[in-house]
Amino acid sequence: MDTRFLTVLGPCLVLLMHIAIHNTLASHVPVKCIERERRALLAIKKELIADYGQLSSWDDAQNQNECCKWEGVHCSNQTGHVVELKLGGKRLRGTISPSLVELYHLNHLDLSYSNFNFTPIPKFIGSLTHLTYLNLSYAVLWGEIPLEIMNLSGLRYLDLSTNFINGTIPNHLGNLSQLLYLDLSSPFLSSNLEWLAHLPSLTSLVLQDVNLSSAKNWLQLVSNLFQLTLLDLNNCHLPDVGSFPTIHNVSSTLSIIDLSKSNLTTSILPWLLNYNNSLTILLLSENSLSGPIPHAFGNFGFLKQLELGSNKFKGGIPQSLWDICSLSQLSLYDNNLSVEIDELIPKFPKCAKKSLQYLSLSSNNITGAMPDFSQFPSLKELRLDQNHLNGTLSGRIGQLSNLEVLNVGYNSLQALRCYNFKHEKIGRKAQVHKVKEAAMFYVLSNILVS
Ligand SMILES: *[C@@H]1O[C@H](CO)[C@@H](O)[C@H](O)[C@H]1NC(C)=O
Ligand SMILES: *[C@@H]1O[C@H](CO)[C@@H](O)[C@H](O)[C@H]1NC(C)=O
Ligand SMILES: *[C@@H]1O[C@H](CO)[C@@H](O)[C@H](O)[C@H]1NC(C)=O
Ligand SMILES: *[C@@H]1O[C@H](CO)[C@@H](O)[C@H](O)[C@H]1NC(C)=O
Ligand SMILES: *[C@@H]1O[C@H](CO)[C@@H](O)[C@H](O)[C@H]1NC(C)=O
Ligand SMILES: *[C@@H]1O[C@H](CO)[C@@H](O)[C@H](O)[C@H]1NC(C)=O
Ligand SMILES: *[C@@H]1O[C@H](CO)[C@@H](O)[C@H](O)[C@H]1NC(C)=O
Ligand SMILES: *[C@@H]1O[C@H](CO)[C@@H](O)[C@H](O)[C@H]1NC(C)=O
Ligand SMILES: *[C@@H]1O[C@H](CO)[C@@H](O)[C@H](O)[C@H]1NC(C)=O
Ligand SMILES: *[C@@H]1O[C@H](CO)[C@@H](O)[C@H](O)[C@H]1NC(C)=O
Ligand SMILES: *[C@@H]1O[C@H](CO)[C@@H](O)[C@H](O)[C@H]1NC(C)=O
Ligand SMILES: CC(=O)N[C@H]1CO[C@H](CO)[C@@H](O)[C@@H]1O
Repeated sequence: MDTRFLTVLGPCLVLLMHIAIHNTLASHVPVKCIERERRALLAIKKELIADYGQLSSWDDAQNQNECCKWEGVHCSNQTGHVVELKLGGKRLRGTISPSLVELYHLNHLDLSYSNFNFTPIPKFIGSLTHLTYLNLSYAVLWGEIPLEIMNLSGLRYLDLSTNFINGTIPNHLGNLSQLLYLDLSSPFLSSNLEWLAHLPSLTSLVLQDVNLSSAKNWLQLVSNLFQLTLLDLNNCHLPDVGSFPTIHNVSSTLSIIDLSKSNLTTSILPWLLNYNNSLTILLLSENSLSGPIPHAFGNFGFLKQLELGSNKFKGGIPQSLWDICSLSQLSLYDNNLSVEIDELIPKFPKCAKKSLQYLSLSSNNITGAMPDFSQFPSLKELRLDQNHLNGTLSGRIGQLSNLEVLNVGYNSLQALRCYNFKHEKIGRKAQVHKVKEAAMFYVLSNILVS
């Protein structure tokens, strides 16, 4: 080999070997925790009360001062800085120490399920500008959302739900334009939602119980979130949508909608139908939906769960619902459905018969004799209580081998003796799980035996 070539290549080989050795060492030698951050963690611990010995690993004596190995602490394997503090679900009490700001490189902070005893969200959190994940849910925090949080422009996940957060959601929230997941559920908050226009990347929006009565434009704002997969505006005092223009260009990803307890009327349906190719869960209980259940619900071809309980529907159940092959949970309790039960059951083979696991028709005006439910082999829970069923409970119900809960109380049914059900294995599982068994007898004890 040409020696000139070797002299050129030599240093490169040495360099390559050096890199290889260095990499091997780096992945085996643990990074030493940064002293300043170790002291900050100890200061944070000092302000916290651990009733169950949580954080016992946060101790100088252990792990030779290696705070990167402490419970819930994660360091960057490149820089050694603490980048994640995962103290969620640990039921810590006390206060959040200002020493937290020493952990300047934090990108993940989870203090959920703590008890900070009605203190406000600390303003100093606004200086942790590397945060991408902030979870302060279930932490007994109260007061208004501090504007300082709007400094956290890299946030992708923000969960402040289930505290005592009050006031108005600041319009500056629109500054957090990277947000993917937002949960601000709180009955003490209100908002006009104008900031939504600045958060085009949102995939999940959860605002349970927030007073949105001033969000006149909510439908348009929500429709413009093209990445949305989860929309939860349960109990938000939404203003009436009236007769709004149908919105045609919408997200094709929206999979879960919860608009329960929203005083909605059936005029919401054309908008919902925009999502018929993506919706899997549609929760519309406790609204003011009236008239016959629209045939168009059958267009939600991928629906797994449909909840229309506590509305004002009357008439029957459209046969189109049984064409939804994925339908597993159908809840129609507490309406004014007034039909012969035989008419509810699909007459021809329909694929929802195979998929249906949960059916509730409680508190309606269902009449007639108990039909043959053995056409629904997947049924786990069947609730027909508080109707006007008569005749005898057919022994065929015993063929439903997956049945765990049967409630036919408060009808005019004649029952076979309870032990018959047991022997006919009405729900094999009922005999396995004591709780379920008790539930069954509770249910059966309500049957009128004449
Ligand atoms: C450093 O950590 C990241 C994830 O935190 C991991 O994917 C990577 O493999 C680690 N690198 C080394 C050299 O350990
Ligand atoms: C928020 O950021 C601004 C500038 O980016 C800075 O002046 C201010 O101190 C920050 N606020 C907090 C609470 O960190
Ligand atoms: C926040 O923490 C709670 C409780 O631990 C958890 O249920 C929730 O999913 C978390 N939120 C996010 C966005 O991860
Ligand atoms: C929020 O709650 C705090 C503490 O009770 C109170 O001082 C403050 O006035 C409330 N703010 C609003 C806007 O209601
Ligand atoms: C919701 O907020 C409006 C003002 O925007 C107020 O008039 C109304 O009483 C609030 N509703 C509830 C249930 O708090
Ligand atoms: C629908 O919206 C998307 C995203 O904003 C846009 O790219 C597309 O051109 C729109 N289509 C129509 C028909 O308006
Ligand atoms: C429900 O909506 C109707 C009009 O559609 C309105 O008259 C009524 O006050 C609303 N109820 C509540 C609790 O918002
Ligand atoms: C959605 O509705 C359209 C028209 O109403 C229909 O052609 C389409 O098949 C439906 N999608 C599914 C998945 O059922
Ligand atoms: C239920 O429907 C019947 C007629 O089918 C009607 O007389 C009754 O008022 C309705 N009840 C309610 C609560 O809407
Ligand atoms: C219940 O349904 C029967 C027949 O379907 C009807 O005659 C009766 O009026 C209904 N009762 C109520 C309270 O809606
Ligand atoms: C059951 O009720 C229907 C009316 O809904 C009635 O026609 C029928 O005779 C009743 N059957 C029995 C066995 O009471
Ligand atoms: C940096 C930045 O985007 N600031 C904006 C935060 O939100 C308020 C209110 O929408 C705007 O006025 C700021 O310009």
